[in-house]
Amino acid sequence: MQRYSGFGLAKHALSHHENWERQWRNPTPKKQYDVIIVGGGGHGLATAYYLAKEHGVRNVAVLEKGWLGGGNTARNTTIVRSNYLWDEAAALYEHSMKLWEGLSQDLNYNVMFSQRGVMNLAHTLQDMRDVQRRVNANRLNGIDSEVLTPEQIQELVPIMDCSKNARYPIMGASWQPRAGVARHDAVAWGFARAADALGVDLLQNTEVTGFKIRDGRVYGVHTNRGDIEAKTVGCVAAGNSGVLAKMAGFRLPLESHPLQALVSEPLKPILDTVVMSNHVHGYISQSDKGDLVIGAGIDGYNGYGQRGSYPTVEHTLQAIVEMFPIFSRVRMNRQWGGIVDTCPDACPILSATPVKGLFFNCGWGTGGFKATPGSGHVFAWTLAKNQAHPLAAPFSIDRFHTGALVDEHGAAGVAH
Ligand code: FAD
Ligand code: PYC
Repeated sequence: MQRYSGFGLAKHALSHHENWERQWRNPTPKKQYDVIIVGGGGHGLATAYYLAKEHGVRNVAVLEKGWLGGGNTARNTTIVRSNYLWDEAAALYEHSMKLWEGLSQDLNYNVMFSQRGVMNLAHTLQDMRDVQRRVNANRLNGIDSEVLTPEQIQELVPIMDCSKNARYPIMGASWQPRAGVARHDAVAWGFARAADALGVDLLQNTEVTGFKIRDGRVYGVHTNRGDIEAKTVGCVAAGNSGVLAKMAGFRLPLESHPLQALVSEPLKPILDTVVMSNHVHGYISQSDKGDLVIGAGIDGYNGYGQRGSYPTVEHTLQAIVEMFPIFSRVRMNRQWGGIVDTCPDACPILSATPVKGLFFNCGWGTGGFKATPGSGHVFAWTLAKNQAHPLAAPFSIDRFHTGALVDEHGAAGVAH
């Protein structure tokens, strides 16, 4: 893998964006691979990277119907934390957090992981009980987590209205100091470049339109560029997972909803942490460019339109201005939507399926960006060994038959 010296960086900076080397190849699809990954978002790319790096499985193709990292990976608000309530979920997200902590070095690509802390506010007595319970559970699992008083919150975020007269007074918060944000496109590009360097074929504009299934076993896929064969196929298609499952002849307990976000004009540095409020229904951080990055809950209807809408902007900004009156005159620049795949227990599916050789990694809903490296790591293990990784085992689709659900609606942090 190429390493850039200071000289190399200066050369690129002065090159007027010309004659840059490609970050990854643009290969012609082969007729056959050992493993096909459907979906070139962060999770699919991470899966391919860890398959090649940790399991020596390099005859791998990632099939992406659009461009790499153009789905939810491109559209998310990049909050990374591991403060989930139940042992199973906490273990999975903390596994991911540990990978985040070494990711830029591992990929030799700056993913701009910034551990600036994430705060989940409590506005009612019940919110406070939930915060205390989750912080205790996190600490028992060795995850850094604290309960903050309103005074501590005010000290950390002086511009927030923590007064008793606020419409939704702040009673406290949970606080994870190691949590933070990362640069979404750098994450996709870093995994893509590293996977490509290990021999993975990244096939953009390649849409899977069906599965080749015989005697209950998958042996390839149909695409808009012809058929491609593989005995192992991993689908990592977020909001389109239900559509792919239908092509394979089964249903998954998923609902696809739009989730919207927006960014403001760039401001000078004013907010150096991440603030989330499920109750007031808004969350906010400031990007390194200076934009305020803002979002709220999912749209109330199912859909596949990756669009923003005015009612959501209005509702979200109302929440943000309740907490931060100082932002009432900031102008908003852009809004958009992604399609999130939500499960009844607000937890992912990392699982074999009724079709042998066909696996699904989906259901991350509103909260999968933080799981990108961990999800790819355990899914690669699962595909390579044809056996659930111990951290993935609780997230099999069997749980919807056995009833062993892992209810993370509280920790999901975004209202469903
Ligand atoms: P994606 O990045 O969506 O990748 C799936 C890919 O599959 C897409 O590129 C798509 O084109 C491709 N695909 C689909 N169908 C096919 C097909 N038939 N053939 C080939 N390719 C196909 N999570 C957090 O942890 N923190 C946050 O702050 C956060 N904020 C969010 C804010 C918004 C507005 C949204 C929409 C989501 C947010 N999320 C957040 C959730 C997070 O974005 C997702 O869970 C995560 O990015 C999913 O990654 P992925 O790689 O699975 O999906
Ligand atoms: O999972 O932390 C999260 C999150 C924040 C915004 C959207 N998802």
